[in-house]
Order: sequence, then C-alpha cells, then structure tokens
Amino acid sequence: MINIIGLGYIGLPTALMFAKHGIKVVGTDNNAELVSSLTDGRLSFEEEGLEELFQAAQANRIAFSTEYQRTHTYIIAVPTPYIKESKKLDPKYVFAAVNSVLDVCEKGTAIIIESTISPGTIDKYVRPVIEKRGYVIGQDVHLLHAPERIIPGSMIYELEHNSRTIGTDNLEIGNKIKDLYSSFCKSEILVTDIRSAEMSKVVENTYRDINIAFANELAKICRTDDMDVYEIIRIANKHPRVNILQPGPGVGGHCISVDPWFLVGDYPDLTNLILTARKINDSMPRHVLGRIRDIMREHGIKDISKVGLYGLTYKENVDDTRESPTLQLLDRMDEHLAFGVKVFDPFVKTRIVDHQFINFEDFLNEIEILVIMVGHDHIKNNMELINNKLVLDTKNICVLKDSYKL
Ligand code: SAJ
Repeated sequence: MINIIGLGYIGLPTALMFAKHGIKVVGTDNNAELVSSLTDGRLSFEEEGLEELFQAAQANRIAFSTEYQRTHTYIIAVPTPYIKESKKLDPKYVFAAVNSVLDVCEKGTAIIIESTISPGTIDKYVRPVIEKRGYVIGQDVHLLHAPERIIPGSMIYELEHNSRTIGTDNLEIGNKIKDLYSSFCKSEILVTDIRSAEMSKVVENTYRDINIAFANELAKICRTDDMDVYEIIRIANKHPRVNILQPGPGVGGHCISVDPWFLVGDYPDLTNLILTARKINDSMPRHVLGRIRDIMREHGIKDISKVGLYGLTYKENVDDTRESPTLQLLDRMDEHLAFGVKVFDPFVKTRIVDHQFINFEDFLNEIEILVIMVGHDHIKNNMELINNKLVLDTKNICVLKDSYKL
C-alpha cells in the first residue's frame, strides 16, 4: 500500500493514477473537509480527464483519510508555499509530513518527496529532520526525490506519458520505486542521485522561463517598430533548430515564475541570464499597462473603469490564480487605476479582487476596452460578443481584425 500525503494538484491525480492501475492507495490530507468531500466522490478542482480518472480509482477502492497510514512507501506531495519577499519556498509542510510519516512508518520505509523543492533542500534540511529523530537514513528510512513534471491543463495525459526522474542514494531502492511508477508511467524513468533530480527539475523550468523571456523581449522590440512578432516567431520556428515560445502578459504559476529564483538566490554571481529573463517576464504586466494607456490615449478614453481585464488565472483553461499576470498587473497599477478596472474570469467563481464580475455579459456591458490576459477557450468561443469592443489581445488568440497586440 502507498500512502500519498497531500491531495492537491499533484498528490490527488497521482494517487488516483496509482489506484486506477491496481495499487492500493490511501490519500492523506490534514484538510478534513477535503478528505470528506473526496470520500463522498466530489473533486476539489477541475482538470481535463480528472473526473474519469476519479471514477476508475474509486472502482479500485482508493481511500482518503486525515490519518497517516502504517506502510512502507510514502509519497509526499504537500504544498511548498512561495515566500515573495525572500523568493524562497517554505518547506514547513514537507518537514511536518516527514515527521508524521516517521511517527507511523515501518522499518525500511521509502519516503518519496514529489513536492517542488529548491536544490539542496533534501541534504540540507530534510535529512537533519530525520536524523534528529534517531533514524538512520539508508537503513531505517530511504529518502527519494521524484519531482513531478505534469503541466496543468494536461496533467492526466502527462502523468502517463512524461518521462520521470527518481533521485536516490540507493540504486536498489531507486529501481524498486521506478517499478512502482512504471505501473502507470509509460515513458522512460531515469534513476539518478538526489541532487541531480532536484537540480534538473529547476533547470527545466528555468529553461522555459528564459525561452519565454526571449519571446517577450522580441515582442517589445517589434512593438517599437510596428513589426508582427507572431509572424516573425512563426517563420523563425520553421528553422529545424529554432523553437521560440510565445510572448504574453507575463509568466505566472507556482513553478516557472518561481524556480529560477532558487538559482539566482544560491548563485548570485553566476546567474545574469537567468535573472535578466526573470526581470523581462516580470516586466510584462507593466508593458501591458503601457499598451492599455496607449489605447486609452488613442481613443480619448480617460476613465480606467472602462477597461476590463479578461482572465485571472495564470494560464488558459485552469482555475489556478497563483502569481497570475493579471494579479501582478493589478498589484502594479497605482491606486487610482486599480480602483475602477473591471475583471472577469469564467474559472474564478468567487470574488478575489475588487470589481470582479461573475457574469460575462454584465462585465462586457461595463467596459469599452477588453484586455485579453488569458486565452481561455471560453473567450475563443465567444468572439462574437466582443466585436464592439476595443480589444487588447496579449495572447494573440483574437480573430477580430482590429485588435491591438502586445
Ligand atoms: N507562457 C508564456 N508563453 C509560452 C508558454 C507559457 O507566456 O509560450 C506563460 C503561461 O501563460 C503561464 C506561464 O508561462 O503564465 C507558465 O505556464 P506553462 O504552461 O509554461 O507552465 P506551468 O507553470 O503550468 O507548468 C510548468 C511545466 N514546466 C515545463 O514545461 C518545463 C510543467 O511541466 C511542470 O510540471 C510545472 O511547471 C511544475 O510543476 O514545475
């Protein structure tokens, strides 16, 4: 039996996937409300294919509990909240989970950390937690890191099809855990040391951040001379060794906008490129603000309350608003501006910012300038409702002829 600790965006789909493939799973979370709603068959977030996966896992009798179970394999997928001020992750929930595992585990148990952590966390911080309790790592307890790589919006597909990495000190245990993950993972599973597993995860996200920053810098260059950045990227990407990502209103989420900071924090003298990329991506909400001002000026619109931001989530077709470019933009707007600007997102049904609308048509009725911050399918399917607006399309999804771009 595996005990999966933390039933959020990563822990839950992973637990369901193991259960679907016939492995006995208990999912543990200290949120009693979440545990009881999962037990009653209600999911806590939306994701393509999650409902079907849940049904398949229920058929194999997955269980949910607030209690840690006595077993020999634990997967820890608890949150590691980002502390904006220090640009570090707070590993307190990982420590708490490890401590609770130690209270109940069998001798020789494997503790696999899937939560996002910064490189060095396991050696510097997790090992001491275990050793302080008198356990010998490698005998009483085996410590592994299996960083998740799935992308929100395509999580279920990627759980099965992405390659994985397992970091361990002990090849034999690493291979056993590899077999466990191969119950559902159809792709290559690489067994490596813990430090390489930690580092490669952060490197992957940093690579993507830098690539997006390049696209964003190109967008700014093209704006100054009225060139079409999308056309230029489209053509450049026809080259067999060029693959530029897409510019946008900024980089959000809990991963790509966060992980590069660990490298900058640990290697300040060696991370010029990484830091510059972060700054470029962080500057995009301000660039969007400049574009909003351009349009207001051009059309003689003085009242900011005539501007509506479409999208509050960090990317399309998910309900996650962490570090979202729209929230970054609202933060950057001075008080006067933030006071009246309208906001709508079809995935965010509770009010989290001022002047947020829950009904799309009410939102449209109040605004003259629509700023597409997120390319949800919802807006793609409702283009006819916005053709009487001035549209600033930061995601290049708008088919309307006269829309403004980044
Ligand atoms: N974005 C752009 N232009 C692009 C692609 C993305 O501006 O061409 C923006 C998005 O709009 C969003 C942000 O970047 O604001 C991040 O979105 P994303 O879709 O690139 O990535 P995440 O954060 O949802 O997931 C990433 C993935 N990492 C990589 O692709 C290297 C995923 O595989 C990881 O599992 C995840 O981080 C994680 O948990 O670390």
